[in-house]
Amino acid sequence: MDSEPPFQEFYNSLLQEKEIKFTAVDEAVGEYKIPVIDLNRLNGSNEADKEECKREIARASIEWGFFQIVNHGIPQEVWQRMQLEQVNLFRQSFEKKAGKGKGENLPGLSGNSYRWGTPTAKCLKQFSWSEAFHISLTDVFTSGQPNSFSGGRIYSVRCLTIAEFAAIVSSLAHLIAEILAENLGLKSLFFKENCLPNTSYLRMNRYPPCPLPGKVFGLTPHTDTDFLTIVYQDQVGGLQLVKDGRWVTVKPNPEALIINIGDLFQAWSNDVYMSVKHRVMTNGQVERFSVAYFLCPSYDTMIQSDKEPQVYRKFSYREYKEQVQEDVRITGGKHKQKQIQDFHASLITLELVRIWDEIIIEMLKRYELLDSNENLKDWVEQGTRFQCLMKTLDITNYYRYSKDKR
Ligand SMILES: O=C(O)CCC(=O)C(=O)O
Repeated sequence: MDSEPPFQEFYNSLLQEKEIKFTAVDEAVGEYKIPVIDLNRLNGSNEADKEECKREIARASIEWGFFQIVNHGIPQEVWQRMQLEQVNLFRQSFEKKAGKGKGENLPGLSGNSYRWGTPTAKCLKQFSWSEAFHISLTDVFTSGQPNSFSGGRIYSVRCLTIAEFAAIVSSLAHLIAEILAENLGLKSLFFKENCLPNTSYLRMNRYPPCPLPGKVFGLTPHTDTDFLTIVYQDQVGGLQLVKDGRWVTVKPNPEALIINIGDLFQAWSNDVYMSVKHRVMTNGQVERFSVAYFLCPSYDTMIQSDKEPQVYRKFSYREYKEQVQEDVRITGGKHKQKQIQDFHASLITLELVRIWDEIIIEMLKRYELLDSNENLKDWVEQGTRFQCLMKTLDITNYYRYSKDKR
């Protein structure tokens, strides 16, 4: 079929690699029913039920980083239209999807919205046997043709469906984010102010049947670079997540949406909520579809917990995103969890530097070489802190030596 990406031809040398060596830890231990939470209780008049529902959401975010919601309010009919549009999009010719501009010739999509395989993969373990459309909601809203009669715009059915779907999922994402914030004692407008319709995005995934099922990932293990993600997976299955150090398979539930906590919520909550690694396994016989909505802030949003002591230093979403991209570029893999730990590490580094500076200042003061802390800044600017310490030791040794001589 000419819509099928040429995985085998293009990634031949990568796929020649023997299979990924799964250790016992990599193997999934079984199919798990992750917590299922009925959102209907939020609409009822029973306050105790409402509070219990909120507690379940918070508990699942702490213990699993993942949960499912039922009675989420997305009309079946909207789902069906969305799924139809998704299938139609992927059935376009590969040429149209991946040609010059990568998807820009498909209404509502901008250039580079289409990905297939993993161009940055350096080994089979970093390779994803899947194709995806990364859909910016700004593109969807601005793609219509101007209508000279009404002064508005005419949108394609695809754009209207995606926009309608995105609006419903977005309000669901905000509702859950606010419940989680409230559980932290924060009744904040943070999400309303920073996560706008055009800063979040949708991803449509398709996992074609794979001739090496179980030996190649459909989507490599990763955590999400957002606040939270809402995923709909079809009945094929293949989504797995880490629970208590082992990979477990999420049993598909046609009634449910999957929610998972992203890296930003982990940092913002000071490690109360967990951004958990997940992956998708390939299937030898059937194709699989999923849709994910990522709740993201604008690039300048600063992420900082108000709990003390803070596990992570304050950082901007832009800074974090760039670090993730750099990591993918250099290592071929996405190590979101590592990124977040790096922020932790730099907090420790900052503390070490502060202690280091105090030691140098004390030494210099003791030998009457420094009378104000200001001078130290000039010293540090002249070289690294290590050189600075060596210089200090040299001088103090010399000083002590010459004093002893006197
Ligand atoms: O396909 C799925 O079930 C998960 C998708 C996912 O993790 C992603 O798009 O980041």
